[in-house]
Amino acid sequence: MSRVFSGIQPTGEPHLGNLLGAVRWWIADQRQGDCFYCVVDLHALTIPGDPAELRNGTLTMATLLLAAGLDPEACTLFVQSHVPAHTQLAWLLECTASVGELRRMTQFKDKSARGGEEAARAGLFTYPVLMAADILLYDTDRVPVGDDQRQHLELTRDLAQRFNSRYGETFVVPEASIPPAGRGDRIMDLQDPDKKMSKSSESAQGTIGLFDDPKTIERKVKRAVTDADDGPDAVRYHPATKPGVSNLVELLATIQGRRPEDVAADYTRYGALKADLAEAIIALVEPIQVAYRSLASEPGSVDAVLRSGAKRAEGVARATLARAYEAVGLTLPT
Ligand code: AQP
Repeated sequence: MSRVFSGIQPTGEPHLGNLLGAVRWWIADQRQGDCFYCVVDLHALTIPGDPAELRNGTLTMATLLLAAGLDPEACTLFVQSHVPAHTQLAWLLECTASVGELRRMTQFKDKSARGGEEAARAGLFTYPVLMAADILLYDTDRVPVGDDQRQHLELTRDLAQRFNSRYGETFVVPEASIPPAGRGDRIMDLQDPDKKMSKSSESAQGTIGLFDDPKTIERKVKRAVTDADDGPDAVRYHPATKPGVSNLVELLATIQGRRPEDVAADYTRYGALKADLAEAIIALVEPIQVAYRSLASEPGSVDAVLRSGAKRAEGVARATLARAYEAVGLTLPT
């Protein structure tokens, strides 16, 4: 059975990009592989945030993942900070990575640009290394993620290979498992289709949250940026020249499991496409919201899932950490 690992940050409200780019693949994989899914709360500390929001957000995210369809009998769901081996291995990998390669990470450039690089937290700079530790601890073969994580996955592979060649075979070198282009690999912001839909986005109108009610979804889809051309053949799938409408087509195609070109062929004007898309999104998120409300009424049961997940994760992670400690010449206390 192949080993699968992936994570999601408990920052802000989870959105359609998270569901279509990552979480629905996690659900599809959970009975095919030995899957570890993690709420990566330590990553949330790389940007300013409120402690109470982080605490609530972690439980909310775990509850939502269960509501969306993760089955704790089929996969291991846990919280990153509950398994100390993540930060322990991160240090070994920080001593494997170079400053130059971390400087090339585009997410650091983008996020640090907002408040200036001087003021950016050092953790924002090194967080791709913590992400590498998350993955490598579980002898991971495959990492289902959206396209925005491609560069971090390359770094993870480079670090694993460098460590192995420096200290002897220690880590499995993982493969990224990214949805095919146009099938949810990179869902764009509805107000700014040149940017990916993101929890930390400044425009709430551009992001469809998984907790949005039907009216809000209808409004956001209706106001989504398309372009001035609304002639009889305005609906075309061409991301380079028509990014706004292509994003809407891609969303509908991904939800319906069809090719974006085939979906575009069904429509002429934007109005009908937007109406069908809003309906499809509502039908997708409503059952998740119902399941969420029922699970959230018993937070103790989600805590129990996370406790048992952390126990299982800890066992696997400690064995890998021990191998890595030994390889570099450290000793673990007995
Ligand atoms: N727009 C997206 N399209 C497809 N997949 C996406 N993912 C995120 N956005 C999209 C995938 O979701 C998983 C969890 O990622 P995350 O927790 O980093 O989510 P985020 O929305 O990207 O959150 P943030 O806090 O705004 O972080 P930034 O902007 O720094 O990424 C991942 O598999 C991701 O690929």
